[in-house]
Amino acid sequence: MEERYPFQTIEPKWQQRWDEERIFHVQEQADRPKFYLLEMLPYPSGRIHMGHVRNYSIGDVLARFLRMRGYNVLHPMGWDAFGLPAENAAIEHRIHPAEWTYANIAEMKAQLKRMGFSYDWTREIASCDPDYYRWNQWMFLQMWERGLAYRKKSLVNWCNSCLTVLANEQVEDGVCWRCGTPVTQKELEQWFLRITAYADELLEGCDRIAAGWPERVLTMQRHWIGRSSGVEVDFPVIDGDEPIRIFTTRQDTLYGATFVVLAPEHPLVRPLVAGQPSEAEVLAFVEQTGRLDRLTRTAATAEKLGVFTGRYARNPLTQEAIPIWVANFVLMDYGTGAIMAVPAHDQRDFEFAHKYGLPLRVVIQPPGQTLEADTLAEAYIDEGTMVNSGPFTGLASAEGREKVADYLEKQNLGKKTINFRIKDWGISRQRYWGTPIPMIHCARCGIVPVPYEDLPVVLPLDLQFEYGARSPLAEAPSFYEVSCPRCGGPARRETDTMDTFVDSSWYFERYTSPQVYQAPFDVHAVDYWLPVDLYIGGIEHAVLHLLYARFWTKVLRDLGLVKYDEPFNRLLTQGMVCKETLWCEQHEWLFPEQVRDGRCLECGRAVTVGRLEKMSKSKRNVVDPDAMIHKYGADTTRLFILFAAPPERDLDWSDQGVEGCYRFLNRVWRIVRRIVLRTANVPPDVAQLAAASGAALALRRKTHQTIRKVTEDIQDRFHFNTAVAAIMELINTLYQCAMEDEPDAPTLHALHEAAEATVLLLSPFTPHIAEELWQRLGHDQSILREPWPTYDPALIQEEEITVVVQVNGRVRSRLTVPASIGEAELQQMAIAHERIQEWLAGKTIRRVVVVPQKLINIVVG
Ligand code: ANZ
Ligand code: ZN
Repeated sequence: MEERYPFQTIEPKWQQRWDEERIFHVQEQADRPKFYLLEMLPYPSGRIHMGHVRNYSIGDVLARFLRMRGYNVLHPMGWDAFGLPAENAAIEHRIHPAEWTYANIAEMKAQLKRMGFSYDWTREIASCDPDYYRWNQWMFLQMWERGLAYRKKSLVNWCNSCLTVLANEQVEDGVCWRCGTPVTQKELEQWFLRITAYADELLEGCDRIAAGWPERVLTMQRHWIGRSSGVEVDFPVIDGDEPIRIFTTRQDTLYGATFVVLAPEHPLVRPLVAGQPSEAEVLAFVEQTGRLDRLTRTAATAEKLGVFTGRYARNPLTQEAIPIWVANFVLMDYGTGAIMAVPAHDQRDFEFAHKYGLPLRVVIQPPGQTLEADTLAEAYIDEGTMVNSGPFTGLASAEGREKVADYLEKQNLGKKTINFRIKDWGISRQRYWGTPIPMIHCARCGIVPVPYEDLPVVLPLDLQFEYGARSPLAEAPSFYEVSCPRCGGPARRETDTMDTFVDSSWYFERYTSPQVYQAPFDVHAVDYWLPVDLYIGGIEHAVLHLLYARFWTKVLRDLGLVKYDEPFNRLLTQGMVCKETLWCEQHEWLFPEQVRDGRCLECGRAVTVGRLEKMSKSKRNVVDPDAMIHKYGADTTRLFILFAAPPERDLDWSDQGVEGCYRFLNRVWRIVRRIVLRTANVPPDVAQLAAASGAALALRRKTHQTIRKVTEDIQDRFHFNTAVAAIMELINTLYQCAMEDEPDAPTLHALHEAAEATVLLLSPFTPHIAEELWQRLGHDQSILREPWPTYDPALIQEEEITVVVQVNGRVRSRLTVPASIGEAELQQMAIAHERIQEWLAGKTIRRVVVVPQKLINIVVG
């Protein structure tokens, strides 16, 4: 057996053997408990990064652990393969998006295999495969039939140079992220999915999954759904026909409404200002605001701007005439697109009123205070007592809200309403590399769905990609010229494709039966495997992906395809991988290779060692997984990642830490090797093992304690770092025993037991070295087929000590007791002891003196 730890040869060797034996391949098995362990599937960008390595190492420890614990573990992997970077690559490098994507998949798959992750690759899926995305189309049609998919005009961010819609995240400070052109707002017909139909259920569901999800994620989802209850109230317009309907959650402040504000896009704006002196100014303002994207407009720091329309409305409760304004901070797509402004009790209204000299009226008083409109420094937004509020004066604000709402309803002035912040999900993308939306536009028949038997609508592969051009689908008559399925006349195929979040909304069901071609999945397989028992991924998906997947699940349930309401029982969000940054005043971010002795190699300036920051290419602080595999091996890389921090915390990369893990594995190799050499010819013998005493017994105790600690740390708490630390301690104890010159037979057996336990416990973390050492310890089958080790409860009891018992200062006996025994218990035992009872007979105990861990003296007289 090699003296040095030969990771270069053993890692590929075992990866190949796992492949050949199809050891990670699973099937439904009624007689074993199942566990569905899922990690978020990657976008095939070309290379895996340390964030992937961390996510998948965490998952792999659990997959291997649970497998050894007897679970039937589904642990699949696939590719979120549609998306814009493939199209950009097509434009820049003249390579087809499909070719680029599949080349990246091959590359990254090889990398994942080099890490030794235990995936069942027979279940691999790529969302750009027509066998996969045809079911996006099928489900879309099912939703269309049920009114859950629809088309409507909506405002989108539009770049006039790239000729495409931009997602909110692609608008940076009001300009296109790619070409820097100012983004405009444009009305386009878009496809939507009616996620709002499930808003209430998605919100209530947050409570039901609370036990298994991080509170932080649930809070973000609840906020995103944003249910708020209030009232809609009509404010009549003076000399106008149609009243302005506003939405408020604070009807208790209605007596303090001193003006009304419309969103610039509100349909009443034009008729209200028509022919007014203000008309030109207002329309100019509307035009100017309309060009800003939503994020810029709603940022808390954005300046509140507005114009007066010259018109007035009546406060329905005070009958007072109050001015009507148009302002940027009111959004058309929330509530009714109009508000009553209460500057004394709403901060935005307060700032606006101050800026434009509009009046304030205090209608809520905080407990024990009297606020004055003239001296208010900021809005008072909390609860209090209603004042200046007619018949409602004196009520607590919360009670007042109920009473005012009831009153408005009774008087027919308003109605109670629930509003949600969440909007229907706009899935249209004017891009090529996505799932074609299976719809046809016919001049005669309108919108006609593609018949089910014509699915999939396949992306044509023979198109050209030009920078700044429209989606090539919209330029390809061979794609869009079709005949109407209903009337047979000439028609145009929809050229929008679906948001890629559709692809990731149900892929975990597809993994259960990826080779089914007649249905999206086999319902029996889904019944067996789903819901996912544990989902692991980044916190950046806390809202969109996880919410869309929850929504999709409820739709599938209503289609009768699945039986559960929630797809993920438990969610683990891993922290980021961070590393220090290097900064030179002239050359900015530097790679470590560009620095020597604290100086920039280019210019000699002193380099600032910056904070630990999330690894990113732009900051030049990334570590390439392949370089680590090359230098230290996959096992060391995995071990460092798992040892350096608990999964949910951020992880600080440290080269010394990696070195330390590498040294540790070398040590494990040397020690186990030594034990292998010594025990190779010693047949197992339970009696010898049981005869262990002294140091050998201590080693056995440590072995069994470690088994317990590691088992509990992994399964109950995901505390992989403390589990690894415990194994390191065991190795220290093992080292001391293994170095003895002439170990006796019980010691040899204890050493063998400890070595086997170490290797088994390490196997989920560092599977290659574990497999190799397991074989060297005399086993034929893969360690993955071994059961997880169990501990002997009797052995893990704490060490026992011997305590001297004296009577009147003379040694009369000795007691063997657990080291942790309490004083009272020790006294009782000593007094009850047979030999001592003889000395106590007929005497009275005056005093008992205890020297902890050593001695007890009973004073009698
Ligand atoms: C009067 C008022 C007085 C308000 C007060 C608040 C405090 P949430 O909880 O998010 O639902 N609002 C309503 N529609 C709006 C829109 N389209 N654009 C901008 N703001 C809008 O918030 C509801 C509150 O947000 C409403 O209650 C309204 O201001 C404002 F002391 O009405 B409130
Ligand atoms: Zn037609």
